[in-house]
Amino acid sequence: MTMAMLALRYGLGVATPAELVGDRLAPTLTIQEFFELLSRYGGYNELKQVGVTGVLAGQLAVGVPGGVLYAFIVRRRARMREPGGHSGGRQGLLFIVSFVGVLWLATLIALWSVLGTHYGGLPPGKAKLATSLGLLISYATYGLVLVWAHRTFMGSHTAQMTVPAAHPIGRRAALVGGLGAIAAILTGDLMRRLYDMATFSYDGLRYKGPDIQPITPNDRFYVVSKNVIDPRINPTLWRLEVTGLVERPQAYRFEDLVAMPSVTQETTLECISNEIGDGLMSNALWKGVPMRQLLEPAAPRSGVTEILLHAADGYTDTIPLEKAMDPTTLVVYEMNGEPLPERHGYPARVVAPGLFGKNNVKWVTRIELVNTDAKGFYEQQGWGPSFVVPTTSRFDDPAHGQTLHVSEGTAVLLKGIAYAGARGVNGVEVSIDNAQTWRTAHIDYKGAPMAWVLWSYEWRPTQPGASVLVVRATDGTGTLQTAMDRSFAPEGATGYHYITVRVEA
Ligand SMILES: Nc1nc2c(c(=O)[nH]1)N[C@H]1C(S)=C(S)[C@@H](COP(=O)(O)O)O[C@H]1N2
Ligand SMILES: [Mo]
Repeated sequence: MTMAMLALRYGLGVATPAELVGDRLAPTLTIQEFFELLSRYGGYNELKQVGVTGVLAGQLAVGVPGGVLYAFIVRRRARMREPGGHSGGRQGLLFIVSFVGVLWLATLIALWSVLGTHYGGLPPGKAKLATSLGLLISYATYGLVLVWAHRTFMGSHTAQMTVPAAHPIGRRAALVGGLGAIAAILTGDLMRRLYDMATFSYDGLRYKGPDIQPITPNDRFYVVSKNVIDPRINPTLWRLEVTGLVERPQAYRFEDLVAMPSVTQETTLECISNEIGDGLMSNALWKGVPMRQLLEPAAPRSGVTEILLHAADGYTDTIPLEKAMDPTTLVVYEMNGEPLPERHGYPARVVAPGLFGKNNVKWVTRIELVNTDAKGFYEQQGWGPSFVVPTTSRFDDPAHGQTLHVSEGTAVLLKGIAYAGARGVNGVEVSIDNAQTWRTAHIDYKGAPMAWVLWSYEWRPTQPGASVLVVRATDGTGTLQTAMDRSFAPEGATGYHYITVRVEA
């Protein structure tokens, strides 16, 4: 059964219970419970592994008693019959068919809300069918293997005590054991292949430091994914549907999308769980289509308040309709002149400037127009309600705790970024005296308003020793970055980035 699940996952992108259970449970946790689990297991990657292992163990914990019960029923019925008469095969079959049927239905009910996941890019409706069918095939494999192995091992339909079997027990055991071993090897091989595709090697990648560039190279762009294995979408299967409260539902193919008039727009993304000074933030040039061009042909009904985005990986999030209709909110298919990389949402993702990364749904497959206050994957945990990024700024060079060797009268170049969402950055100030006094930093790079700026400041330390350096920005509305220290839950972190450096002659 596990082999069937993994083969369907590897070959066809069919979601496995090992993945779906996590997606079913994660949104039901509070932010606090979520972070307790993250810290108990040592991070998102570790939590994902614990989840997968737990479900695989759970499958064994249900499958093994099912097999024992089956053998027990067959044996008991066979004993109750005359020697050589009819066997317990029929009762056994009835049991296993009901067992598999009940498990299948129970799984469909328990995982109903996440069945619309398909890592090959089927939109939610077809994905639901594919997942249900995949589960049925896997569970049926379990039943068939059980019946076959039991019959082969025990020798014919009858109790093996009373009727001599055609082959000696040793040969039958060898057959069942041999095929079992081959299945185990194939399962192990599939697991290794899937493990190599997993997000563990790149989820949580950060972009910051002295070599920071205005535009983040694609392979260094920060990554956050809820998935154990990210989607690998087949663009011929993929559709972007516009559904919900619309007069004319739409289903765009990839060719349709790239044939539409496009825009290229520089936009910075930042994760809502980015700590002050951290690097879960990057900037790219995105090419795509304004979302309103996809919504208008669908003729939204009056009363629509927000859009609920669905993705191939079952991820969901919402954006207010007004923001979705803003010309800068895009569905993009290119990143820095290249096709969108797989880990960043190939073939298409949403870019919603000034909203946290979580709203920028990757591998998007459906835009559903709703008139309710729908909640996305993380929103259900209690994040928000505002996902508008607060103004933030940080040092990229030097690093906190660094010792600087400066000869008398020479300058140290302080460098960093500042970002104020769609409001844009007006100015950056630096303090070299623990926020007592402020000096204007130089803006080295300023791109689109919804992108970060790169700033620098030439600091001439007058004496050796420790200094506390601070940075703050002013946004495009003239509002100064708030000094109030606030943790990233539930609306993103605020406060100033403080670093301590030592100056030595
Ligand atoms: N489909 C999907 N979209 C998603 C996510 C996800 O797990 N699945 N993660 C979100 C989060 S929390 C962030 S911060 C951004 C990260 O985008 P990036 O990996 O391209 O930097 O994607 C968002 N979009
Ligand atoms: Mo995020």
